[in-house]
Amino acid sequence: MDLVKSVVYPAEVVALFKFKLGQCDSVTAKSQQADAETDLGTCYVFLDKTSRSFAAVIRKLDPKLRDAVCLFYLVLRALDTVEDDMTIDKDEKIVLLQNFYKYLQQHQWKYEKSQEKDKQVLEQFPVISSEFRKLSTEYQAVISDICQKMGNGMVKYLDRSPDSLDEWDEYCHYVAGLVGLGLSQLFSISGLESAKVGEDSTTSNSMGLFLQKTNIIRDYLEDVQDERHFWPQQVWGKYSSEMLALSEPSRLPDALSCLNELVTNALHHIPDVISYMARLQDQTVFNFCAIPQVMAIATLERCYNNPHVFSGVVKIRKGEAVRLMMEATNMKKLYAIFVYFLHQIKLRIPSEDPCQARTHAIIDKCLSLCQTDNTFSVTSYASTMYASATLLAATVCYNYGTALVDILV
Ligand code: IN0
Repeated sequence: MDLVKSVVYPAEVVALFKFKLGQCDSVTAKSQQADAETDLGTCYVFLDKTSRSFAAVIRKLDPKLRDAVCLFYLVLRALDTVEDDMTIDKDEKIVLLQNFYKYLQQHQWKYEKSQEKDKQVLEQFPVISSEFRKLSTEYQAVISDICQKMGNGMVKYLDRSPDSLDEWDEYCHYVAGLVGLGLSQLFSISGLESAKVGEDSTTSNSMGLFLQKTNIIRDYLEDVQDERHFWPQQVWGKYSSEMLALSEPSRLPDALSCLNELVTNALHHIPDVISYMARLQDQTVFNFCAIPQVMAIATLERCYNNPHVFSGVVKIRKGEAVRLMMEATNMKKLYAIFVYFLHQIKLRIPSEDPCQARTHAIIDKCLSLCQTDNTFSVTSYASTMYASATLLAATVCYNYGTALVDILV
């Protein structure tokens, strides 16, 4: 099915074949360590179950960092599962969120009443916490500190939505910006990245905000259907008296203006994302950080001025995701990807959009940052893959002959 959706995009077909044939080993790793014979092995099994393709990217991290990031990811998933579980009584949830960081040091602590899809990480928390306590004390301190701050932040927004844009940034800081701060500190402690990476909280916060705002924008329908909303009232209030009304077909023009304003807001994090990425030195850290960012810009481009945000799920194709994952391996290619998607948005800015001047301005600013040392990037992501696609496809066909039939089904 993934292949069918990508059939008119030759570069994606090639990317999907390479992925299936395990030829994208430099950015993803297939199930090593995913044996449940040790507690650490079990943690990697949990990781596979919770984060799908991203688990493979974590496994590719340098061994100095891999386990710390795997455990950070699982601990955060456990915290997030508590926050999301609407069946947990409010007072109990407050206690759980505020004390969560302490549970990391309690050998027996687990939570067995969750109804969420990732409840396993809470039910089997002792497996995760025992591995956490084997990390160096410096790694433990970073993860514990982030959990404490995030738990308190989640309590602040437990029964309310972010209203102003400042609150939107604050909420996203708690649930994603702090992840950026924690990861950056882990990178610096590992010695793989400079001390500056862990010290610059502004750019690491922006890395998280860009991802989280993209998720919030994309998940409009799912969230309103669950009677939650994370779009800031300061913006939607300009276009509608109720958040849910934006999904009524008659309100589509206002809904799109609102959507476009939020996408424009999210694009403002790109300059920091670029500064952060340009500072990274280790290849495995670079890939790990770049992949979610390129998925985010591709998702924002797909969402921009797109009525489907209000009627269904807007997603990038699997072929597109695999291709981006394989491409985002150095700064020049990262610039090319950003330039490509920013141009795509720019081409679709409606002339009557209330926010169009701001959208043009931030896109032009980002484009000039990307093009400073990369003059030919505009065409590279769009065309080089197409040029190589035929050659690569021919090689795959030649090498694998009838095996292609197996791959296709
Ligand atoms: C993440 C981030 C993440 C990775 C690398 C660098 C980061 C820097 C700052 C902030 C976050 C960073 O990436 C993951 C990506 C992910 O999980 N993708 C999912 C896709 C999906 O739909 O769920 C996948 O299965 O592939 C991410 O989204 N978050 C995350 C959580 C923990 C860690 Cl350690 C790293 C979640 C969030 C809320 C955006 C921070």
